Amino acid sequence: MKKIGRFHVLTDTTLQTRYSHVELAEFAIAGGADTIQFRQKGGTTKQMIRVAEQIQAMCKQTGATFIVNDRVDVAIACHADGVHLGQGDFPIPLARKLLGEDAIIGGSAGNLEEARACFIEGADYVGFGPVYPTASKDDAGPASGLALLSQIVETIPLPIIAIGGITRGNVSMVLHARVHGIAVISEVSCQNDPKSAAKALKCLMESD
Ligand code: TZP
Ligand code: MG
Repeated sequence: MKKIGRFHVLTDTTLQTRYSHVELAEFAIAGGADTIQFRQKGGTTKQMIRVAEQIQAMCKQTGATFIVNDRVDVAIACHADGVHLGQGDFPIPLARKLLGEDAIIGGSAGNLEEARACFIEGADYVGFGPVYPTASKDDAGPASGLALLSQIVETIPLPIIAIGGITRGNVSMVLHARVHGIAVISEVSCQNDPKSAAKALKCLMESD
């Protein structure tokens, strides 16, 4: 059974350099994240696989879901649970062929048309956003706001994971849009204490 988590933490070592991907994954899981997305845009493939293998082992041990951003080859190499693909990334149907039916494939969407395309192409969930303005992704596009997010949730028959500018201060409102879950970079990965930051979000999600 595919386990699409409700609390995705994306690791990042460019917005902050204090913690490694592996450390961030460990803190995030300890704080209650159920999904780790390894998101590294540069570096060698060899190095990426080494890091991904470590996160995969940790996720396996703790029961968290492990998703690799962009890189189908890295996901295959480290036996990740799945991949997350943007609109211009590896095509979802081809990723499905390579990864198989059991793999989790997430697709990014910033509007209704893109979310529909994710569904038609066979994604298992849609990462929708940015819901709020974000400084974490240069080409993130305009913020959708909660009204469009709700429309996506009502229209697209897939779990919707909201992303972009989600913080302790707005997570409850995002959840009220009836999303399946949330994904964050800065609210966990860029905090001095990522574990406490994840815990704080998790607490708010549970009290909702
Ligand atoms: N996709 C849409 S917005 C975004 C991504 C990867 C960045 C999310 O980062 P943050 O810091 O949680 O706003
Ligand atoms: Mg991408």
